[in-house]
Amino acid sequence: MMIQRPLRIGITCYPSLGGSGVIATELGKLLAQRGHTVHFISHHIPFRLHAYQRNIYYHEVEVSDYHVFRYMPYDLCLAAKMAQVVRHQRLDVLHVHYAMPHAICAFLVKSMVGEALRVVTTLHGTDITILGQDEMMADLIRLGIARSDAVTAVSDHLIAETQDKLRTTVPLIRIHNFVDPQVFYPRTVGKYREYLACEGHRVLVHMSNFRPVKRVHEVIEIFVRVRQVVPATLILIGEGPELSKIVALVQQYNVQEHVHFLGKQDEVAELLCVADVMLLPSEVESFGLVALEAMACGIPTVASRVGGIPELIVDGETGFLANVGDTDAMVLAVLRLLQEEDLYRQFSEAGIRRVAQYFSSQSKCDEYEAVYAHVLQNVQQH
Ligand code: GMT
Repeated sequence: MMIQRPLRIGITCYPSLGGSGVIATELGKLLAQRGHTVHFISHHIPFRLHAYQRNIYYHEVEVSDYHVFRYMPYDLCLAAKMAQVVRHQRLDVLHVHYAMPHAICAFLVKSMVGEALRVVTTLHGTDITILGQDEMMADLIRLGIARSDAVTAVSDHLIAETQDKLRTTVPLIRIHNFVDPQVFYPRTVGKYREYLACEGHRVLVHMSNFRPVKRVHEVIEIFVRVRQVVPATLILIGEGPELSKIVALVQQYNVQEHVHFLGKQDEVAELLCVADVMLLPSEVESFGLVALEAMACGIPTVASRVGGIPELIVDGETGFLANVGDTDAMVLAVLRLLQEEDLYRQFSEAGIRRVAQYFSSQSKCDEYEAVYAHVLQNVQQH
């Protein structure tokens, strides 16, 4: 189904580091380029929304700190702000990324502004796989899903998990994550390689929010063992709760000279292009957007065989997969990629082709537009 007119779309997401915020922001930018008006509603400006762009507006949620409140009611302030933007900007659709609390806020908004507003919820992963484990939260997530007009999820695996964990029969639409090929493409020589790696070093990279599910300690273990065979440098992008433990681990192995902690970064494509292999040994991963970004740059990933990762990485063709915790297999996989030049080239080229064929931003934007068109059928234009 095609969209017949420019829409007014509200997007709410977590604006800081994380794949769900990246996808929400990139989708908003694409929709704006297609002539829709996009209003981001969040507590901070999404981190990849730095420059002014036509058709994009940002509305900041201010949290009231009235002295009676023991805890600041962010969710209520968000819902109130969303309702205000829906009314003032006459939004057609509110698209919320990450179920909690956004889908519940959207449900509240609908109760305030009326049924003509359409709500689309996108499930990203830990909103189901981790929060959904808690029965109390599960009830709320189930409500948010049931009261959305359409629910999308970023992988088939996440759909199966949602059906299984939440015992919901609401239809879930799979829209895989995507990358913009104008931003994520291979560079012959990474711009920053000379600053980040010594001459003759191979470069491994890991990018995440350093939460326990990412198993970043294994990234360090794999790196240390790879270095026993091949001179190498490790680049770590992002930050989060495990960061200080990882800094300590790097010192314990005495490899600090060859590990770069780059922290949060906005423009990651140039940094990824410095690397030869991406490491993603996660315990849970509904999709693994960072592996897709690396793949688009021609960088193969060695990852764990979990969640939605196999929907993106074809084991033995565009990267290597191993069981969670099987660092022996991951070390061997990295060494094969670093030592077998032809194999590396084949993986790199196959990955680039796969991204273009299945994960392009324009085709995914079409899929989201089709969802909007579907939910807006029979809605009177206001
Ligand atoms: O934990 C994260 O990786 C962050 C989280 C988020 O909310 O941003 O990522 C989830 O959503 C991404 C975008 O859809 C997916 O690529 C990640 O696989 C997913 N993370 C997990 O499932 C752990």
